Amino acid sequence: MDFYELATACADAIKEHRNEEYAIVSHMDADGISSCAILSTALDRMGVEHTYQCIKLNEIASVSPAENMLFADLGSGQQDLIRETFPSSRITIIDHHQFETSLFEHHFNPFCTGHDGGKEISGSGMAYFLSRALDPRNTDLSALAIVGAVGDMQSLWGRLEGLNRVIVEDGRRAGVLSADPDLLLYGRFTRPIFKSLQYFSDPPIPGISGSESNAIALLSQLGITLRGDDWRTPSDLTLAEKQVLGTEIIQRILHELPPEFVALAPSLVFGEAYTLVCEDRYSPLRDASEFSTCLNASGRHGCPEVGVEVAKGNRGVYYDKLMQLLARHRRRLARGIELVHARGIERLDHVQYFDGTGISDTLVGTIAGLLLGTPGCDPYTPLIGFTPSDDRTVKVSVRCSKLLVRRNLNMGCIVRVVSRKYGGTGGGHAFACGAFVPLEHITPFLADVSSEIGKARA
Ligand SMILES: [Mn+2]
Repeated sequence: MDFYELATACADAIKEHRNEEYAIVSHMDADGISSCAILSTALDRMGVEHTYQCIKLNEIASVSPAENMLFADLGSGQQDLIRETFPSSRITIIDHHQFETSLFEHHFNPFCTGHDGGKEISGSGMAYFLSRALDPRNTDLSALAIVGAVGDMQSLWGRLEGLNRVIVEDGRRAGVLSADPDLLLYGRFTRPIFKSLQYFSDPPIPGISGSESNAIALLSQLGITLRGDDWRTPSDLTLAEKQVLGTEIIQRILHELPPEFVALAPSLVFGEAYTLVCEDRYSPLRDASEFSTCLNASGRHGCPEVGVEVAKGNRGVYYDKLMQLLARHRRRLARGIELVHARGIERLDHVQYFDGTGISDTLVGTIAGLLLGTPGCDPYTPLIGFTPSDDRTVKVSVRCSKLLVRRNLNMGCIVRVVSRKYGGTGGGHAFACGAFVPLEHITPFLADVSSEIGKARA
């Protein structure tokens, strides 16, 4: 069976039982929330009664059973548990994570048909292809699939590829998405240009990253005005201004970029930006990456359903609530960064770390990512943050520059192996991953991670 045949087989099974009850169980990150919104919209359109919930990975066992269950952006790695916990439910798994063996007939995963779920499609992309198989008119849901893909960092090197590309083309044709060459600055529609510049950090722009006044000075020097009627955002720049600014950023980056990465410099600054063209001009939902931040904020502050409803197109009170969650998210991140600055970042041979006690275990990774590439933190050494998750367990989050992946460093593998050695669990991406480690083992854990990085570099 090829990819599209598998989508059709799973869709046909759902149609066959359309008069029964359904429960969608999805992951509570941006990709999972997008997946949930796509599936819920597709079921709504078919008139299928359903509930949904977005959960953490370790909460599967406490989900109540339903006649039909759709697991999204999770499940492939938890098939044994799902079979045990829901013996009399009809199960469909829609996921993109790697797994060992497939136990379910309706298991829609790119690895089943030779596609790479790490690079070319996310959970929301899989939910999209299933929805499209349910009804070809569902191509307007492609925009949400791109929000999930970007949230899962599949456009890390500036452009979505593989099956994600098919979704981008569907989105263009449906008139809901545009994909244009642009500066890879965060906050294209919502931030003053100098703020976007100040926060550009992978790799850091020497003298500019982390400094508002220097970012402002650079823009003036380049003749780029900061204000029109209001602060100008990156999206307000003319093409010529973008070229001038991009070229300047590349030149500055080159001063401190390790020589092996020099050829990559342009791809770190210029890439493809994904715009949800039906959203308002200066809305944080207009840029796929900012939309995914909003969804993440809803999940991390315990209200994923607010994200799901907004993603389904329900605005009004849900939108207001989502903006409140986003503001809370930003405040908590700023407070976390202050806390780490006060405590300091420590260093071992091949890793830097901070004690994040006091920071929520759902935010410590994001904070590590924000600290990397700021003054006081080496941009080319992985950074670990840890914080208690309960009385006996520590949540460990690791972030490193995406450039280190080009040195074949895979932090996801290292963290998985070392956490297992100490009776914990962990894994994730090569540049962003995490683990739960028993409290008493945190010191040797850090030392082992450092020596494993050293071995990988040797
Ligand atoms: Mn995912």
